Amino acid sequence: MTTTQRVAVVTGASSGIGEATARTLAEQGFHVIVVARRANLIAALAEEIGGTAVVADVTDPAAVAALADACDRVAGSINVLVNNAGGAKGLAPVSDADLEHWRWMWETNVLGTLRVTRALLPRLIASGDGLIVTVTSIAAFEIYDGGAGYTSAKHAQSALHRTLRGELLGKPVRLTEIAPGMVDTEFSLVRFDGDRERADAVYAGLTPLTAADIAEVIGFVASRPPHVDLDQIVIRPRDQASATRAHRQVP
Ligand code: 8X3
Repeated sequence: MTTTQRVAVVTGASSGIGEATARTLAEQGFHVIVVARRANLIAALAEEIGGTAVVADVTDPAAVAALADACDRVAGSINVLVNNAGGAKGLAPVSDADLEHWRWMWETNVLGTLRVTRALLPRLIASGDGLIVTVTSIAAFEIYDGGAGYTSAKHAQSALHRTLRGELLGKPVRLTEIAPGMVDTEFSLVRFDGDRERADAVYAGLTPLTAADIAEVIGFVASRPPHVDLDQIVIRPRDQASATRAHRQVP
């Protein structure tokens, strides 16, 4: 990287919103540190965008510590952190809750965001103009049947992120929560454990958002001047009014 380049860290960068955001920020001139578990995917992405790949699972404290060390080898400080790693597993009602699914959702969305943010915060402050973008969901302020594991994790992730907004007052760090509705990524495929038919049915008959739609907004956020904080942005497809209300074309 060049000495004048600003540095961004994007978690969950192997696909979907994370990958698209890494590309957008690289186009804006950032040196992007792409973080995910799938080594081959992020190695190819990093090479393509001239960034740095760091293989890390946000649920592993040692891997997050190693990520912080890797950031130090790239640059003295970090300008942007995009907390994007996370996801949903299952759609079981509370009466039939799968404890392992709940644990995974809380570990990745909530504790993963906590671990990475805490580890990188001193480096964001040191930059003199830091930005933390946390990708939550409309599930951060809505609930729906079968969704309690995911909605509770997203509510908690959002609460953690918004709490920092107050705690960091006076420090040179902005905080933006991005809360998307339906985005056509691997999200539903992961939720339904690889069941393609069930995943495709989520977006049937409507035009969902794309990962690039969300990345474009994150790029806009990251390119505002330091005194402008876009606190919270909700993005849904035109066809989706809430987590449970969507308009679908009948074939
Ligand atoms: C997922 C949002 O609308 O697909 O985070 O349930 S939605």
